Amino acid sequence: MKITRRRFLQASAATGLLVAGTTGFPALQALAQGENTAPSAEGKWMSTLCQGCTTWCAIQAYVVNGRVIKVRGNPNSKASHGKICPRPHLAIQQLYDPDRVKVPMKRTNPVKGRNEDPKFVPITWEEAIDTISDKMMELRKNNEPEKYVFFRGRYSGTTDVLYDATTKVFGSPNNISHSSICAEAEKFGPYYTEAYWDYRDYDLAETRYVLNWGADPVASNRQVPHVMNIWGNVADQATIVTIDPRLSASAAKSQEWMPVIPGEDGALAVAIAYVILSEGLWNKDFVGDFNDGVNLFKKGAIVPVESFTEKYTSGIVKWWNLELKDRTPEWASERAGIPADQIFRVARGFAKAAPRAISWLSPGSSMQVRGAYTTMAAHALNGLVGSVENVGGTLRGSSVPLAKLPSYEAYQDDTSKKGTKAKKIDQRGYKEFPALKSGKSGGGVLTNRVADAMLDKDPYEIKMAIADWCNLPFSCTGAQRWEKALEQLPFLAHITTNPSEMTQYADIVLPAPMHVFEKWSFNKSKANKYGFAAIQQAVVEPLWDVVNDETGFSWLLAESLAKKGFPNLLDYFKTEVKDPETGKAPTNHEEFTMAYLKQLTHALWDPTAEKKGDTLNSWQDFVDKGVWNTVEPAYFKNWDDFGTKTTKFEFYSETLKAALEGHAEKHKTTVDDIMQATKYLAKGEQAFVPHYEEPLRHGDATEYPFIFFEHRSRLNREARSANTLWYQEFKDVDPGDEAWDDVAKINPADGASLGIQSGDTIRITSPQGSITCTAKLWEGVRPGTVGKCYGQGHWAYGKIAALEYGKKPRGGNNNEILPSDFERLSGSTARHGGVTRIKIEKV
Ligand SMILES: Nc1nc2c(c(=O)[nH]1)N[C@H]1C(S)=C(S)[C@@H](COP(=O)(O)OP(=O)(O)OC[C@H]3O[C@@H](n4cnc5c(=O)[nH]c(N)nc54)[C@H](O)[C@@H]3O)O[C@H]1N2
Ligand SMILES: Nc1nc2c(c(=O)[nH]1)N[C@H]1C(S)=C(S)[C@@H](COP(=O)(O)OP(=O)(O)OC[C@H]3O[C@@H](n4cnc5c(=O)[nH]c(N)nc54)[C@H](O)[C@@H]3O)O[C@H]1N2
Ligand code: SF4
Ligand SMILES: [Mo]
Repeated sequence: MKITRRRFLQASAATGLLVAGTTGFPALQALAQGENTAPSAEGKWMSTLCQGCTTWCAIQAYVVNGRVIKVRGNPNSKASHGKICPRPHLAIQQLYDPDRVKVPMKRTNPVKGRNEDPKFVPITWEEAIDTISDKMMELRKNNEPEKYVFFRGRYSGTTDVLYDATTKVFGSPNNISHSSICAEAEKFGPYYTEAYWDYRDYDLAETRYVLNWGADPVASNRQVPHVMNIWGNVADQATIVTIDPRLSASAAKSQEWMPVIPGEDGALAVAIAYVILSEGLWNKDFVGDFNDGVNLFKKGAIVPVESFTEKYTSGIVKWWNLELKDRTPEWASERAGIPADQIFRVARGFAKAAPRAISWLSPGSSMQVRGAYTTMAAHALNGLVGSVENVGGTLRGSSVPLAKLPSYEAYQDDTSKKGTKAKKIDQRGYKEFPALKSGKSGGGVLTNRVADAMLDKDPYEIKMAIADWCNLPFSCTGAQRWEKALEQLPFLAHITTNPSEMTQYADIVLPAPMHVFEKWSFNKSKANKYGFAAIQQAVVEPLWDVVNDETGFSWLLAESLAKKGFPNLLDYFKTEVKDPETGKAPTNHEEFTMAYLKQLTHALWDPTAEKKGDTLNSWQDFVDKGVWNTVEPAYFKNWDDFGTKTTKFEFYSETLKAALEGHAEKHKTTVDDIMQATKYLAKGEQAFVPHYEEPLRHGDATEYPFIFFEHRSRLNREARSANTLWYQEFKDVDPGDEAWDDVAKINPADGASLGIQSGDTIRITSPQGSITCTAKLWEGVRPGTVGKCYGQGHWAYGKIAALEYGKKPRGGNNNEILPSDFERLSGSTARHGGVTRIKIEKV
């Protein structure tokens, strides 16, 4: 099969794409030449939802004779303009991946380890569920249900049945999501300035300036088809600036590239704020002004707080006095490695575009050990130009009216109640792990801390786990710790499409439907100013013996627990879930899946339900159209009360102050002490304002001379596409990368001094570990830094992802050299900011 690179990328603009195995599909010839309409009566476009990344696009699959042969954007979707990115094409190869788990299996080799063959043998679903429920009943019998943990990776809109209800009715507090290895730190900035703990939407059609803080939105982030579609217009009418140590796809399409030294983003953010204030460029309508109209923000000057009257903001003068007054572009230039004149130019351009200016946060500038204050500083720039909820600025988005998971408290018995009151296993809320999600000490998850907690049995031992749609010994930094933790875990069930690294430690393996094409569910998201919910449907009959991993599995487990004397979960499902069309309670797992899905989404497709958005006529109408869109959100919605402690957009965060003081009080200590425990350098009131923090790196500069940084691939479907041919064949769509390879990108100047050339096999070593990959000399990374894509280095997953399944990876997994460290205020895993230094040797 041969597709050219150009053809492949074009296909994502929804032109025809010829897919693998064309013989035997008569419709294909026409399809390959034609447009988006069905070329033959044999085939049919069916609506579903892609979850190749967190954009969660409504898409459509072209199905011929029960086979998916092509995908396109759902033309009914306003968020995506009916387009897709390149990745859903890979989903077809994921669906038909011959290496998938096809039937339930059990382990017959009791010894667990990376070099142990689990010796899986096929079993029935009945035996698999029976084994799991036996283990669960044993925990209940011993009155220790808290020793059960449920690990959730990617998930769909029906997750709560398994994640929340099943875990809690059973009696464990330990539903552990992957959120904090994902992007939680990014939400810290918006929350502690405007009380919004979520991702933002952006008014790209109206904007005049975009500042990407490590965001690469044409290739990744959270609205790829929309951005791919509109970026040309944005580039025509706006200035785009990308702050990224790497010449990313978006940087290549920007007017300005700021190749920041990894982790030094904070210096740029506060220097931009300095320029805006010292040159009087802030948005007076949003921020207010000096009482007598004279700008007192002069270099080094302390400004009297009473001299300024703010409008929709709070703490501008305190911010200046505590942090900004000496943060000149010249000062920042030395730290960030960016010329001062470029910082001046960008700051002025950004401010002059106000309010049509977007400061776009991403994990790149926030999932860093000291990243919380960088995300605050970068988001505070939106406050300075008044672009929050404003024309051409950042938006919160419209809400999608969904039903809630029915309350399950009445179904918890004493054992469950006692168990769920136990501490969560992830050490959230410990003195050094505040995880201040939404202002609460211990409010957020510490996914990557669980490996340590399990190994140290702190706060207690974990005896069994069920994991769905996650691959923690691959996806977590300090991956080796997860291997150890899973080696000693007495029982693990993994629900998965592929035998991944996590599966290698499983006692029971359960085949999951490939979510895009084999699963019934839905999801909601937002982009292009529209919120939406889209249906995910089994557009084809699953090839293998799969059961819906969220709802279906929960039902089977509930039935089995009921047979063993614990009927509460099944009672809850049967009593609280009813098909809204028939009013009937479900009697089996398939009916339960559909009833719960319809119950959650009822308001969207019930034409009589009041809502702000599309009108759908019936459930079938929703399934056919595939998407329900909101109306555009109103601007200025929260300006009168942002929901912060002061109700204003906070430059001096009273909201953060309250959260930190609350956490300090809980541990009977001071905020200064908490700062130290969480590895921050801030002292006194500096902790309450966005400020510069020197990046923290592992490894000594003399032993480890290079700063390592990483990025995701345009073709990563999170870490799930490496076993597809097209991922490998087209890997070089990532700037600097090579097909069928895993390269570390080294600046040619460094290559020369190391005596390393492109194509050389190299070993990269950090204090955490070593990996082997290929060297690539490339000018798109700055001297002294080495950049590498995440996603290769699978030692399991299948014949393509690994060079030798279970033994030899293709390339190296970045998580084996990235040490496990955290942005502790949000609980996030710090993969960015140049968290580790490395050395490079030719092998
Ligand atoms: N170094 C580094 N680490 C990272 C990242 C990074 O950029 N760099 N990215 C981080 C981010 S943002 C995230 S969100 C996490 C994601 O990390 P995880 O939540 O662990 O998800 P994945 O690694 O994508 O793997 C999911 C696993 O689910 C199984 N699976 C695959 N498809 C399906 C399916 O359709 N259904 C079910 N039930 N199972 C399936 C497979 O076993 C697969 O390995 O990784 C994080 N880790
Ligand atoms: N193509 C693709 N898109 C995806 C996904 C995917 O797997 N593939 N996954 C989805 C998910 S789960 C998530 S959470 C989002 C997150 O996706 P992104 O917003 O793309 O986040 P990251 O990939 O973590 O990092 C973004 C950028 O940070 C840069 N970077 C590294 N270190 C630094 C630094 O110190 N400073 C700065 N300024 N930049 C730095 C990297 O070069 C990279 O370009 O993407 C979603 N979209
Ligand atoms: S991979 Fe992401 S951006 Fe691409 S179609 Fe799927 S959900 Fe949308
Ligand atoms: Mo993520």
